Amino acid sequence: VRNLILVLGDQLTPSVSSLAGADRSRDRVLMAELRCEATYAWHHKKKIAFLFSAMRHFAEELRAAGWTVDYMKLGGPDDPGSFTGQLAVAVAEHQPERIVVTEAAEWRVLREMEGWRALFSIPVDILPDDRFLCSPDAFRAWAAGRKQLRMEYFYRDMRRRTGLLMDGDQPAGGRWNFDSENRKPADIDLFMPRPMGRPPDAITREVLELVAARFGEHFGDLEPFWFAVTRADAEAAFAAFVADALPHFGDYQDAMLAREPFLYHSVIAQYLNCGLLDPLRVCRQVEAAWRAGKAPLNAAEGFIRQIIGWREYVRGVYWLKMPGYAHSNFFGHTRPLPDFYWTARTDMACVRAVVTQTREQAYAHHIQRLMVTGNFALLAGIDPHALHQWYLAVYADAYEWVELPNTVGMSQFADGGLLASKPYAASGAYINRMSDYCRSCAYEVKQRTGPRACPFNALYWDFIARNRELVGGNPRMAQMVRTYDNFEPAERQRIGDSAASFLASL
Ligand code: FAD
Ligand code: DLZ
Ligand code: SF4
Repeated sequence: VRNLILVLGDQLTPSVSSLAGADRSRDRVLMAELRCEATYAWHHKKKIAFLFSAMRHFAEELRAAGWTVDYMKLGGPDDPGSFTGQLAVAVAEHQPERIVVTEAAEWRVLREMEGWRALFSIPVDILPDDRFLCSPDAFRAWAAGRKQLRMEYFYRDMRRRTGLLMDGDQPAGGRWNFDSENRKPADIDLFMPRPMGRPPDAITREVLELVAARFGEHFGDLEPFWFAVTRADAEAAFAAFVADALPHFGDYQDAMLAREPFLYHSVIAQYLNCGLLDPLRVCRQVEAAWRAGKAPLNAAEGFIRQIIGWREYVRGVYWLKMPGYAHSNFFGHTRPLPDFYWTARTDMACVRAVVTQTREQAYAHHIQRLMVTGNFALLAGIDPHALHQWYLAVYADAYEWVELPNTVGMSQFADGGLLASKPYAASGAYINRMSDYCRSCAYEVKQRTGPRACPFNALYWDFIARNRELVGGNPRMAQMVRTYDNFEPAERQRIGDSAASFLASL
């Protein structure tokens, strides 16, 4: 064996850098299902099953293309316990001249890889992951010397660099960003497309049995299991999204409906993040749909911004700020994560709906993550690290490089405003405007205080009062501080009492 190529579970791309320069007649691919990777977070059962099945299908795809693949299924006789252990076994067996890997997407695993040079007596090539548009070094250079990082300016650079939605050097339609048009509440009567699913094949069924037997105590429902687990099926699911849902993606991007977990979202983050779909390619397909008149510009722009803007931007922040970033806690929040994040047992209809759907589907869309579970945690002063561990566990698309900046930076403002321009804190009025949750809630969204008042209301004003010094510098928050100050003293007292009694009940 010339090169031993380790392919990780989120590197399921035939053109990934470790495979791109390889020779299938002399090199050997190694893939491994590892207990440690399946348990470093309390991953949702569907997430583990999705990844193991996608890995097994990818190994088959490589073999069919002429590669020699050593694939270690979980629970084999000699579980080596780590990537390092697995590699040591394979190196001893095959005596390769060199180890080749694509850099890990997470800090934890990249550190482990960097230790291999000292551990093994052969060269170790750690190659850049060119499936991202902006490398960590390029992001560092972009960020250097800026007082504030703002996604919008990064995004415009990415538009220019990729040429996506550009007419010459100008943004298509004369504007970079159509977000202001993307805030319509949805109507229950609208026709809702469903993400395209696939019934489990024999490989997936074997994986489902394995996960049920070995990870039965993990969070979440294993079945029904409908995720695509091959590149072809993920591409078909994405094509169905472009045809059926993309035209409405922009308008209803921020809407939430109790009976519609997916609305007009693409439900492809789990495919992008493990390498089944290519980010630039999906953006080109969306641009083509707009140019062909099959989707409006606010939809195409909104979608492309999430991928070449937010997705790349949060990754840049992650590599800029790790490892310290994981322990950011700007507000000094320490409250433990309430049990209902796992059980859904709460009278708050919005939280109950989002946690229930998360347990069933390993999915919630962005506004549910940001403005329901994230917003509640921010207002209630939940420890951001505990919340991070929750988000990392419960979603099929969760990997630390993308989840951590979204949780700690965007949703909890725990980095003090490095990533986001303001805390995403909101009272019940926001949730009521954007969803139908409040209609079936035990609480009254219009009441600010008292036992039946929506808890988000008193908690919101209590958050403003508690953190007036920390948030008052932000013009948008300063306005809220002034509003609070204009409440009668007795009302301020009631707000404090309502918030305290609700928090005591958690
Ligand atoms: P769509 O709404 O259809 O958007 C299309 C694509 O854009 C997504 O598939 C995703 O790749 C990308 N995207 C959209 N928003 C973001 C964003 N803020 N950051 C990065 N990419 C984005 N996304 C993850 O991929 N993994 C995570 O672990 C994750 N954790 C999150 C935690 C919190 C607290 C919040 C607020 C957001 C998180 N997100 C995460 C971002 C976003 O919520 C998901 O990408 C999105 O909901 C996935 O659903 P979708 O594929 O239907 O996305
Ligand atoms: C998320 C995950 C899981 C659940 N299991 C495995 C696994 O058994 N083997 C593997 O190679 N990768 C797995 N992964 C993805 C890894 O956690 C991911 O590759 C690293 O965190 C680097 O991003
Ligand atoms: Fe959520 Fe408050 Fe509305 Fe109930 S009333 S669904 S708790 S926002």
